[in-house]
Amino acid sequence: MSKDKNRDISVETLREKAVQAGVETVWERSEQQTPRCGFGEKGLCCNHCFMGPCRINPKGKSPQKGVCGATAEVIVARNFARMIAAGAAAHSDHGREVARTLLTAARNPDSGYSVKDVNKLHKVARTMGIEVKDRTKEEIAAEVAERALDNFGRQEEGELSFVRLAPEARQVLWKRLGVTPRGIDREIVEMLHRTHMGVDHDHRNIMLQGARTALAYGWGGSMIATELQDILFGTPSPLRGQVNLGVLSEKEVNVVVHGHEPVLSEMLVLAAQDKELQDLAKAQGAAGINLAGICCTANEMLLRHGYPIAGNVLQQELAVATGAVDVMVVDVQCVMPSLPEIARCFHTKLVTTSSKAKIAGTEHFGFSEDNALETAKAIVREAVLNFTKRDKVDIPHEKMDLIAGFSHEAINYMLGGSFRGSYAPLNDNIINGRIKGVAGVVGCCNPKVAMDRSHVGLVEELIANDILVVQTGCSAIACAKAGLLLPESAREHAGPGLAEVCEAVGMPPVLHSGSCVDNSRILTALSEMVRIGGLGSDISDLPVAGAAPEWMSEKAISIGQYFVSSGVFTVFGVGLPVEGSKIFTRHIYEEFETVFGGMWASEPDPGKMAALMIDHINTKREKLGIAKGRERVLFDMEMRRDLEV
Ligand code: BF8
Ligand code: SF4
Repeated sequence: MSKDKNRDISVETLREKAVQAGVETVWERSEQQTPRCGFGEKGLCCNHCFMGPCRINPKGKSPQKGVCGATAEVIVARNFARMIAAGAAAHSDHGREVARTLLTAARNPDSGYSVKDVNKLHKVARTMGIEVKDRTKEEIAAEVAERALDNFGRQEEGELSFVRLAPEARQVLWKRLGVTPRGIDREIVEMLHRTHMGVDHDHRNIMLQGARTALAYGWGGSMIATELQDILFGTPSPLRGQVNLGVLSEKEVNVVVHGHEPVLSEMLVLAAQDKELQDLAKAQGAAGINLAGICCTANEMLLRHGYPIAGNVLQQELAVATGAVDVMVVDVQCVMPSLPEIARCFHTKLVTTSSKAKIAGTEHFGFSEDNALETAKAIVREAVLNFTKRDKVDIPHEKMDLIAGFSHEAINYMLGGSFRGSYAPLNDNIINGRIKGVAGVVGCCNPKVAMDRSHVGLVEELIANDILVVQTGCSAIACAKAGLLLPESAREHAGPGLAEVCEAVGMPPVLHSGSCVDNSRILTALSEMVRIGGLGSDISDLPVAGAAPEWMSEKAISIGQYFVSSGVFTVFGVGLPVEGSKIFTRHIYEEFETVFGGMWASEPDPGKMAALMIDHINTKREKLGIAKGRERVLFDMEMRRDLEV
């Protein structure tokens, strides 16, 4: 547990309030786990069979092998690879649900789901090689959904549909390494097989499958989730919103949606607007119904509708501790099992909705694509009826405005306008040096470190050095709370070049691109930067870097691995559970660069993390011959002819 205070003062106040009410929060439990098991922290503990559990002495003394003979690097590699597989499974399963929902929308007009973005549908269909001419949107949507579902279960050799969006050079590299993902489920299963007792004992070979599994996630499950959600619910474009616990309302019924899948939250958006329920709320003495989100569901609702974000992953318990949450409705991922205990101390009703994710002692409203709207209405009704049961309400004042909604398409439009939408202006500004490079800063919060401090510290440092930052997940929520997601922050925090570009275009220096599945939008943007030209022929040539400063989840590890395997230098804060094997760390921190053109790094200090990323970006600029910045020369026909002579 960090000695530094959490950056957000409302967090400390509410935490004290919860403790006074006799409730433990994530921070108290984190303290109880301190000091943590050193073997586990270094990745040196194995329980893959019951000859163990085994552990390796990190100081070089005995034991140096597991009962089966597994060495430190094999144990560390297998543990790391299993984290990749679990992360890939979580978000890919989310992608599968979205594909199933798109199929429902295409086949059942009464389901409440429909195709909202026909342009995106056509674009995705064309990428998948699906005919769009003279066909209804439902016909196309059904085929897109079926093709997406086929991506999960494919058995034969070949590749996933969206792999072809990667730069040509990257696709060739993946083929040469044998890591082009085949079927999403297949790669995850193979990863689990290879890390079973007695199978793959070569850490390099394990990590090749680690790369293939992560790529199946990034360019497969995650991209399917993002692209098909855009088809179903609309592609985000910039809009204003608000963030932090102060968005909860004293006068309205508060329905807080927590988890990940917009298949649920989109229906709650409709239910909260229902006239009958609005009237019922008024009859209970409430001014209306206030829908707010926690975690990635919050990002989804914000990006498409402008609904407010109550907080990130570490604020879920605190939201309940305000006494103002009438219902907290959860689906899957990053939902703490502690919630029922804290909900019992206040009046909050906790509702689970996914058959995959129940919590003992919690009311379950089974949610499926076929009964979605009815279930959503029933949940909102519960909240409305619970409003009168509130006791003392203590909502912090803290809230902040922000601009979000920077999908790949929106960035294209902002930079190039509706007729010549393009990344060319971004590339031009990178080449002329106004913008030095682009950084993706993403991921979770972790009670081992002071909440939000590393996110904000790193991002401030990057933009001060003229690096444009793209964000997703809880990291975006952290920086939004600090006011960095407003265009005004460019003048205050950005370097002169980046500030000039931001002011000309009217965008913030920190672009919120969505939830964690939307990290796939960053892959698309990077591929587009390569396609536009002037910055090399592969993602690994670009002056870009990635970071997850306060990570905690297996999804984050899997995301890190797909960025690295796509050619991006990626730094993680907090520490990585691999430090127990020098052979393994040398492999992923150094050798990976020659294998993938991207590698991992671990650095908990946000200032040093920024320095690593800036150095990397400068090295890439030097290699591209743009270290000093120059104007991009657009060749006319005459100049081209001269060149050919
Ligand atoms: O998928 S950033 S804590 S909420 S895992 Fe979870 Fe991490 Fe937040 Fe979204 Ni992503
Ligand atoms: Fe121990 Fe090997 Fe079994 Fe792991 S697989 S628990 S190292 S015997």
